[in-house]
Amino acid sequence: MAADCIFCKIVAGEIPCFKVFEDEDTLAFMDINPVHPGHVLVIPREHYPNVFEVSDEAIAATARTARRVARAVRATLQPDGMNLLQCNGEAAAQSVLHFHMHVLPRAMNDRAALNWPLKPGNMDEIQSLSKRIARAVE
Ligand code: DGP
Repeated sequence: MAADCIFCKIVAGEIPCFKVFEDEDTLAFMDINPVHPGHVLVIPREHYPNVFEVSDEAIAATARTARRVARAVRATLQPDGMNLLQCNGEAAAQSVLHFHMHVLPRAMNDRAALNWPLKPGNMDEIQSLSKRIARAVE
């Protein structure tokens, strides 16, 4: 666990999250600043700042969980498309320095940008979607 890492605090249960899936190595929870409804973050439990430092085991486990969650998001929301996205460094708009993958449902012609503005979502909607997606994880 890294001091002052918000995602480490979520792993430790010190900060709440809307969890959709967890296993021994990873945790998946709703992004509270969603680009679109159903935006989920997948992280390894262990702290690594970015793709350059994450272990082979942790990135593999994170990718496995991200695909599992992507299927659940697709089953729940039937989006027009989906990005699995991972950011490293300030210019790439990485705002949390704990390796993570975005599972990002997309709408046709939504013009979503790679460096999107962080806007708080509607917590009731996020919570309700977290329950539907969690039920759809196989
Ligand atoms: P990135 O910009 O790629 O580092 O993505 C970090 C994401 O984490 C961003 O979309 C907003 C989200 N985020 C930041 N703080 C919190 C938090 O406390 N809880 C949750 N669920 N998401 C957070």
